[in-house]
Amino acid sequence: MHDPAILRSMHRDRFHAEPVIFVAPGRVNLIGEHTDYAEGFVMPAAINFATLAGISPRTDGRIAIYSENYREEMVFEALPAKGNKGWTDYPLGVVSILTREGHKIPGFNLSIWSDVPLASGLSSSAALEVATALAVLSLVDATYPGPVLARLCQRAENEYVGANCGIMDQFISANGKENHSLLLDCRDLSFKLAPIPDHVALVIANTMVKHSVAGGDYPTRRRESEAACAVIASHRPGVPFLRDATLEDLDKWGNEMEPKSLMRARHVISEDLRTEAACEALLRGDMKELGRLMNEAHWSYSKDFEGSCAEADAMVELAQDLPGLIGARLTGGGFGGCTINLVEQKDAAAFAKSLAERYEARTGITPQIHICHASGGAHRLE
Ligand code: GAF
Repeated sequence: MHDPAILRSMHRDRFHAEPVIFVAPGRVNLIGEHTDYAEGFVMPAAINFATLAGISPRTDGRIAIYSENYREEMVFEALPAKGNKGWTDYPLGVVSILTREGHKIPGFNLSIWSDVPLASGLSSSAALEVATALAVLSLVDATYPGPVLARLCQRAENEYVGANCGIMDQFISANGKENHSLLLDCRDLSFKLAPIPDHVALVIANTMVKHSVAGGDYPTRRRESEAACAVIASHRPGVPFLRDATLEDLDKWGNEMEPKSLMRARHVISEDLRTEAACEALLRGDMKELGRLMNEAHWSYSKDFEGSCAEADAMVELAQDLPGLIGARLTGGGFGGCTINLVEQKDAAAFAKSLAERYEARTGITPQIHICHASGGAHRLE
């Protein structure tokens, strides 16, 4: 699927230079939604959709970036001080952060190609940032450990793009492991690898409803959940993040919170508990419990966090009685995008077909359904 030869010849034709090529994957999150910025737990896996970045240096100091997806080349005389709300903000944000870290980045040509579906909650932005970071760092012979690289890319998105995301997407793109999901503690970035058994397929069902982290709903939900945390912290100063709060705290002080804040916090606190339990279930091979936790997580996300949409709820409902389903839920930042369905491998093709038919009949929308597997993290190709 990810053929570096195509990117290489595209880069040569356009820029008349030989590129060095890097790849960074998108991701799916099995469970643990909107917990990362609350310093809690997430359990993503990198997937076999990825972004390729080919780079070669220039001598005139300019930055030229071509995206095959947007069929657009943009040339910058120098690094713009801030983003302009376009797709180039992601690679330029990375250059900006690396420059602030003290790297003297020369001019360069960058060619981008990606098969991570855009605006679908599968972290196309993080894949672009991480692939760019590896490419740009290669110009100055620098490397970083995966977790540090992820933090730098998250800063690019927070500080340059202006999207208030957590660490999950960049982390898994940089540190994913073939056939594994990873229970990440977003407080100290320590993680536990959880193998995904061979008999289980990751079936990703795209509702075709567009998702965006930069849009209004993500930051609103984040603010609402943080407001709940502030109420708890006013009684219990040892609670800087919802990661440190308990459901008992909500029983005690929930009446001092805005009703929506209370609901958001109930989702986040219970989601952390579910995520750690889901990892334990996966590690001991208890697929039934894993599926139960995923389903519970979906409805918590939908009802308490109000982070779903009618189409994603339908996609989850319609999967429930299909043969082979282990668990289904909306994955990623929410308000559209994809559901993740853990499905017995032997049933995956029939599951995908039936789910697509049912969804189209219910909503009138033709979904895209992909049977994926967990892949490795970002690296140099060839
Ligand atoms: C988006 C964000 F980028 C992540 O940091 C995370 O908050 C996720 O939404 C929700 O779990 O993907």
